[in-house]
Amino acid sequence: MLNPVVSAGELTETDRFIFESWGYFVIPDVLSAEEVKQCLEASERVHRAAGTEGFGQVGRGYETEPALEQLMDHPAVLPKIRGLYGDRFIMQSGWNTKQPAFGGMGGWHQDGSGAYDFKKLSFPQIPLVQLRASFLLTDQTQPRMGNMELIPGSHRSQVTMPEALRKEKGDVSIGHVICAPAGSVLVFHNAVWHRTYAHDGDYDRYTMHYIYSPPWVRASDRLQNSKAFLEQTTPLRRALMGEFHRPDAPFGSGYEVPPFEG
Ligand SMILES: O=C(O)CCC(=O)C(=O)O
Repeated sequence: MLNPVVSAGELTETDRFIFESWGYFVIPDVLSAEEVKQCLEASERVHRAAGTEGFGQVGRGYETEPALEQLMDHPAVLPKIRGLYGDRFIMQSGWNTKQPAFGGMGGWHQDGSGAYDFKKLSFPQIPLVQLRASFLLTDQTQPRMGNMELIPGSHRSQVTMPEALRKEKGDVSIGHVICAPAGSVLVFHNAVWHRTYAHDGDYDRYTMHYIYSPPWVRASDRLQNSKAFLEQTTPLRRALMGEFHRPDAPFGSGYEVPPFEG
């Protein structure tokens, strides 16, 4: 089966071509089994504290859970984000998503902002504003394991998804169900049409999504950064949280580049 799989680390010209033509790629073997276990336990705590019932997305788990914080600037993934965006971007949000045991199909959508539709920025070529890295924390090697399903190339579609297809709760012929083991990362463009695929397992499925945006986009999982988190985290993570000096305010190119090389 066709699969847009790439290696961890720097974005190669082939990776870029895959991203531009499919709108996404998959990086296998990013997390070890032990790291997956720690992230899963952290996800359970985060959702328990939030009181999630059924399907739910909880932001800011990285502030209190070191295992999730580690994923924010993961060396297997961050170079891909840099390759696609250049050096100046922020982590706009970090959502931990729970799909409950025996969860059904999600609805087809493109990512964006309910408050300001990205189609208003440009249509039909919706720009890259939310670049998402989704860390799969449960096994998804077969369909119906709460996989992500995407329509390859749909970020470049000249027309929107027809209503009939959008309402479909069964399989669609052009849907690509991402099959990958726990510890893999899916990186995708906000304009790719996607949905959560059904989950037949008797356990809850968790995925940790990090969303990277241009530096002038407001954070969406927080109104303000947590002071306590900023104090204990690394300089690079602080910069990714949008904490940087702007000598040439508002957004000239003179602001300091995040300390990627430590
Ligand atoms: O199932 C998931 O974790 C992804 C949910 C989703 O499609 C989204 O957050 O845009």
